[in-house]
Amino acid sequence: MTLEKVWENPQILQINREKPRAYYIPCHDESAKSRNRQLSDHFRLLNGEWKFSYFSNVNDINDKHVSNEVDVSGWDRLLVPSCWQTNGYDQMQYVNVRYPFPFDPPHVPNENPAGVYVKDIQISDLSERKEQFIVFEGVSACFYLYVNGQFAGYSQGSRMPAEFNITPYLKDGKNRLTAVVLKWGDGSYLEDQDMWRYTGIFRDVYLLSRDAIRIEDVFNRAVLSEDLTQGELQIDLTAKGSCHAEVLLKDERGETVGHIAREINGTESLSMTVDSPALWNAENPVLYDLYVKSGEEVLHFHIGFRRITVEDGVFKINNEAVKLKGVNRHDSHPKLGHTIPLNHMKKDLLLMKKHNMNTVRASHYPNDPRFLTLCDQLGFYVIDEADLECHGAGEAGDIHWLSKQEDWQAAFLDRMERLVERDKNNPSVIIWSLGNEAGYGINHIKMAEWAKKRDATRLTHYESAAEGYKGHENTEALDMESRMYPTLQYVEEYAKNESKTKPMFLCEYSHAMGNGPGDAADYWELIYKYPKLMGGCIWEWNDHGISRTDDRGNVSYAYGGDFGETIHDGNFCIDGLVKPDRTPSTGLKEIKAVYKPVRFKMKSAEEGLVEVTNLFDFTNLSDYEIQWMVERDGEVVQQNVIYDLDLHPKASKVIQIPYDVPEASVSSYYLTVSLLQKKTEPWAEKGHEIGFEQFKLPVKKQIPEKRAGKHSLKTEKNGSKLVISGLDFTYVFNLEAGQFEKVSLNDYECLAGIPSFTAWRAPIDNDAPILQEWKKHGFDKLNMHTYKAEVVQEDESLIELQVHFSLSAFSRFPVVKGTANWKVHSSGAIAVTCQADVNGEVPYLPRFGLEIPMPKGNDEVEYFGNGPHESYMDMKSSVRKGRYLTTVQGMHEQYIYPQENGSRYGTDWAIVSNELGMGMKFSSNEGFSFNVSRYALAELTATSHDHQLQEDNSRTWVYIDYKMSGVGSGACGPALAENYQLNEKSISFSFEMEPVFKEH
Ligand code: IPT
Repeated sequence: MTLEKVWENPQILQINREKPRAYYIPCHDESAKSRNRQLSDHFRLLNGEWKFSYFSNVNDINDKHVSNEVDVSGWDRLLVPSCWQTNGYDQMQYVNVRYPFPFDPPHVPNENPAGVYVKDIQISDLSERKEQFIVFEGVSACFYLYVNGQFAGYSQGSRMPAEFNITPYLKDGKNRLTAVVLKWGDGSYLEDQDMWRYTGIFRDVYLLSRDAIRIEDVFNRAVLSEDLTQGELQIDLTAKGSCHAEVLLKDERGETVGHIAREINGTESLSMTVDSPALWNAENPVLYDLYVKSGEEVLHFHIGFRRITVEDGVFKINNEAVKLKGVNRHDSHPKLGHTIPLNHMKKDLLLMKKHNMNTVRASHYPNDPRFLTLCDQLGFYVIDEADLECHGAGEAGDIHWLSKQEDWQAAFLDRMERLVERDKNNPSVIIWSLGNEAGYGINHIKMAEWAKKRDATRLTHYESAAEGYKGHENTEALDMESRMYPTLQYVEEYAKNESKTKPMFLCEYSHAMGNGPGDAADYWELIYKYPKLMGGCIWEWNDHGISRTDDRGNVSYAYGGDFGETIHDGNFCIDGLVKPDRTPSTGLKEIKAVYKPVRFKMKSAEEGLVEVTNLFDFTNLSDYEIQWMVERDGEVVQQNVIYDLDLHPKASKVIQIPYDVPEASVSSYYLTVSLLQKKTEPWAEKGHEIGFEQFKLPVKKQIPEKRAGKHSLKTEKNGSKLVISGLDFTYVFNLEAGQFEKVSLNDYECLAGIPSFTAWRAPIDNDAPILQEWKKHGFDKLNMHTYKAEVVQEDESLIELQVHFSLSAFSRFPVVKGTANWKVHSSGAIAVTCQADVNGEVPYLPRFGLEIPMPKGNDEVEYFGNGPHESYMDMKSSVRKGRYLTTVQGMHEQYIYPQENGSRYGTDWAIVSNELGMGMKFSSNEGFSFNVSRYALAELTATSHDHQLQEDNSRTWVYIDYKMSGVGSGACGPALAENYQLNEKSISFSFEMEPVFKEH
């Protein structure tokens, strides 16, 4: 067979592949600036339909398959770029840490699937003066290239370009390109990232027709003087042959600010000085255009003048301490897998911008080069990461194993070099990352040293060099201390420790799996407090669910295990801030609020004094407008706009807001101050709210007079049932169950079963650290047991019942013992006061509250509380107190893996009713957490996919919770912080409920 078996040889990383170089598309004129590759005379896209033949074992491929003779007319057709697995070939498989094959480097399974791609193309313009190159931007995992049946090269390294000079193999007329792509190779040991394992030619393929004498590589370093007033652009040009080059630098307005023309031999450095250059930063990404012209080619580069430094442990851009408000992003598309269309990348970035993010970590490999162009233009700081992860080596026994092997060093270095060489001209790239989770060894040290030497203008990052790795403690070439998922305490201790001189970067924190993350605001308290903390990136941007459409057109999302694969990591890939279709989930809204570039702090509510802090790093707040409004019970009663608040970055100023509120009222008054966009930007329209803060105004609460009952109460005992009736209502209290079993107004029945105290919630992914403990104590099987229920007071205006109860599971001590006092007033109001004692031996409770089954059809929900979306005691930065009219389904927050959702923290009152407004009202002066759902808790607990959830046929489930524990980010992050646990051992809780017919 023609294929020389180099895919199990870590010393052979390529054959005939061109040296890595900067990304560019040579164009024939300055239209290169448009970055529309297809305008270039020298560019020919080979994307499209290719002939394809899949082999479950590479050994079944023979010489004939790669020759020009093979008849491909009967072969399959496959779009390039695409992944096999999204086209029905091979097997979908999601694995996180483990290698999906035995750890026996460099060997991979004998049964190594492979695909032969064939494309016939016409070529008519071959000339002596030109050379023809083929570029593959991304092929997983390794491939052999043939041109007209002749072997033309080999490459491995999935997410980096492979370029081959194919001039010698081409002829005028029809030419055949053949690529044999293998699923596994020794490189797969370095590509064990947490993701769906995709194979194929998944990024663009194109031909470049180049001048035989040309500029091959360009390295631009825009260096700024310390005081930022002088820019020096150093341009290293590498020529093939002796090449006359002209270099032109133009500013934003298109004015030429630098011009050099000369002969280049080998690599030569040119330099241009720019006085007082406009600076690049993520808030104002000013780009200059650099054109490198030689022969018939024009290469275009973006130049951004910016200075990246660490001074006294503080990370700075352009001498300003900058906080990186970041997110980790994978290349992940719900239908196309690892193939990402340009517009899809753009959509992601615009959505990030809209949610106040300024940083992206390209986790865990180089993205499409056009992604970086977008980052340059839109303004993002990028942590550009090498395609390198050996996480599974840890499972095998030693995570550092490969990183220590000298015979793998070239393979490690290759991945660093190809990253840096490709992306070295992107101003957005501020940090080179050596990869992810591969332990730490000499191979990493070499990578970092190489990167520092090649490019001293950027910083280096690697997380797994964290303290404690024996034998390879040398972290000199790393510029920051990077951590994932540390606790708040750990971060604070580091920040305070003066012997630690490097800035700390949280490359992953606040694991956004399912409902959450709930701890982001606390991390940012610290990050703002300590200059040494440079920020971090949330794990992660999107859920990696795979979109599937059923016969009725309903879309659902699949995760690990849904494709019959035996080795998989389930829903651990459903851990993003946005759903697979990029619908923001609550987590993204929370992060937007946490990352907002402004803070409003109430200084004196009596005088309307609010302190405004500008948290932009480079932008005066006068570029934005401030809007304030006062709401009385959710209705706007006063508002105005402050148009030009002159406030420098990082500065604070106290402003006076001239609101006018009464001294005392039955109503509540809230002030909301917002920062709004003055201009329309590509990611949001003029008027878009960047951030807000809300304050309760100090208006003395007048308790409205209780409506006296018009009629006296009547009672009737019927066995264990106590029937209580007033003018238009009838309640039945079941003394055996210790609960009401009927609550009706004008015969409209509000109960569809017996309410019960409860402590369980449908586990959220972030409950992972505590879930087993909860189950051990039977939390998931709790029932209410009533010891005794009796009437303790009975007269015309009030009936009082007392119930002694417990919540317990079989074969377990009770978790909670309590006493509930129920008072029925002649007005119809039912007031409950509950005193509950929690067993000293059990962990914190998921929740404590009353679960009330109302009849199905009670679909309308109106409440005064936090909204418009769900909120928890540790995830409430993005909600505001107000009056909301919604529906039960509107309250439901869809998580692909069903779990507790939709809770409303800090509710004053809520009405759940039918569309006519007939239903029940719940209220409390102390506030409560409130939720209502079409799904029973047991259903939410037991179902594995959202589209399989069955609505309760007869009930709407209402929860009035004293408290709901916070959500945290424990799916991968630390356990829920104590202050967010419902860990009180003595709970007193009261609220009122009554049937109502709403008037307004
Ligand atoms: C960490 C990985 O870096 C990331 O790729 C992802 O797997 C994430 O966690 C979890 O979703 S690794 C973790 C074991 C700390």
